[in-house]
Amino acid sequence: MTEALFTPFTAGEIEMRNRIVMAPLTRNRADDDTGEVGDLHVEYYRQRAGAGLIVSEGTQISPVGKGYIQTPGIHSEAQVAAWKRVTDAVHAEGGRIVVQLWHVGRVSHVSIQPGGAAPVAPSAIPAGSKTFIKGGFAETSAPRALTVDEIADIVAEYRHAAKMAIKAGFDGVEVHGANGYLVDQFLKTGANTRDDAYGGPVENRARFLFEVLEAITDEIGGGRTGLRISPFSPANGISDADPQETFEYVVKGLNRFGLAFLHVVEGATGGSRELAEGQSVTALKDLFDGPYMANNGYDREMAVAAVRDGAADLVAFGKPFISNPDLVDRLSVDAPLAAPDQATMYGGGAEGYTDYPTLAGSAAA
Ligand code: 8OZ
Repeated sequence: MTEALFTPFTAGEIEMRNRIVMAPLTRNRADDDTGEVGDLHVEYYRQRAGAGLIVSEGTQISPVGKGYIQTPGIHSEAQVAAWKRVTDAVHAEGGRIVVQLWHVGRVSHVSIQPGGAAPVAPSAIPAGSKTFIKGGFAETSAPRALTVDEIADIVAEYRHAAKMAIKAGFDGVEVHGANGYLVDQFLKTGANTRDDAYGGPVENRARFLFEVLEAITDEIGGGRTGLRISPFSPANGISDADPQETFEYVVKGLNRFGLAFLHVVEGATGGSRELAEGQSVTALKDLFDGPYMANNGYDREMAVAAVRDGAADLVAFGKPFISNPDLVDRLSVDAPLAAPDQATMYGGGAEGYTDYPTLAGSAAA
């Protein structure tokens, strides 16, 4: 019997050969000066093209949107040309790939910002979290609050990045609205104390996200646009007074964009799936009209059940894809999975990146 997890699915305009998604994974191997990906990335993503869909690592829409060393961009022509080699390689293997459009907001450091400036955010409230800079981990720098004109400029940068994504051969984009970065900072009360049209009630806190989605979907179409959110995650020092209320409003508002998918980090990012009293991802899923992509700590059994029972259309796996390039093949035969090496996760070269063997490769070795 073929489990539904292994059957094709079409999300918006993106046709996938199975329901297994490679989640976005920051690996810090891009050229730090140019934000270009290289030969290693071509090989890494090619190896993982068996996924129904790959969501690329977080990729900056602008130099100010960068928060960590050696993360890639999708705003310059050179970055587009570099990514085109990746998308061509994935497509040659029959895979699909979208780029995750990322602006870190306050989760950055003066040493990474153009001209050594302060990072930008909805409000001048430090994240109180860590980033990695040249030389290692560092406390994030205190941000300054964006002006309304600057917010409009960032919306235009998202539009530009989406256009560049299509030029680079991506099948679409995923807006990174999760994990305490800029979109999440606007949405959540712990990072947004603005008293203008972008802060205060949820109608205002959601304005930035909706403007971003309006611009991107106008540029490339809703069927090529996905969104990732992490309503209940405390990642990167973020918090909200009433996440259930906030995200019920957000998800209802998404329906007008005809998105390809909504990708939800269920629980604390990379951590517990437990939710507090009154919190429910099912309630959010039920409010969304389009395909639902579930993520966070899924194993084979959970993923098979989620798709079979209609709790998810797609399931995204993160860490298992680091150490199992042939994850779909392994899941399909219920083969054991290799564990990832924490020491080579962020930064470095081929080791711990493109040298994890396939099941066939490890049997031969
Ligand atoms: C791990 C390290 C650095 C960044 C996220 C983009 O949490 C990230 C990230 C993860 O979404």
